[in-house]
Amino acid sequence: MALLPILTAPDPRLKKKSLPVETVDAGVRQLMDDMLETMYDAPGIGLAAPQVGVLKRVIVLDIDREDTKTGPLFMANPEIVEASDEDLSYEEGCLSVPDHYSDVVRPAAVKVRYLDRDGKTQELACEGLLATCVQHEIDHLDGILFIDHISALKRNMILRKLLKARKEQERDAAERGPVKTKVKDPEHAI
Ligand code: GNR
Ligand code: NI
Repeated sequence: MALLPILTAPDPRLKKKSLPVETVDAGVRQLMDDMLETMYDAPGIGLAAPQVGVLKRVIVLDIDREDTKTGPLFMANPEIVEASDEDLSYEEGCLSVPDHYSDVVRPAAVKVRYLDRDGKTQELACEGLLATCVQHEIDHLDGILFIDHISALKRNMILRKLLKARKEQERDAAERGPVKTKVKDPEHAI
């Protein structure tokens, strides 16, 4: 298991369309496990592979942390096969859009078809937060962020703030200077 770095907007990789997985092999299962660990560490309730720089159609979700009712969900090639006419507005956040939240309107209930961690085709009826989350994650696989569902004015304001925060972070890191690593065995150091 490993923690993977999470990309933040604006990053060109978050705008790309991810490719379907051909088979859920050991490599895909490793990616799923690393993504789940990264998601729990963040913490978040969902994560899509492009958020960790892997342009594959893989998502993980766990909407109930304490009373693990659904438990973690691993999905390869998820597709919405049915969506309700009824909508739901939910205040969304995203690990790739840190510290910003906006109401997003999406179908209130969806049926999702996907390959599970064992490569078996599954269908799951989702409603409420799970429906919102699964649609948010599938959007990532198509290069869409929740801020693409809000007004251009709000979106550009958020993107400007993210860019500013990143520049400040880079400036602070440069001021601290390069990280000095201690030589473990000075006697045998070159
Ligand atoms: O952790 C997350 N919370 C969340 C809240 C409301 C709607 C969607 C989400 S998903 C988000 C994690 C994330 O960025 N997934 O891509
Ligand atoms: Ni997200």
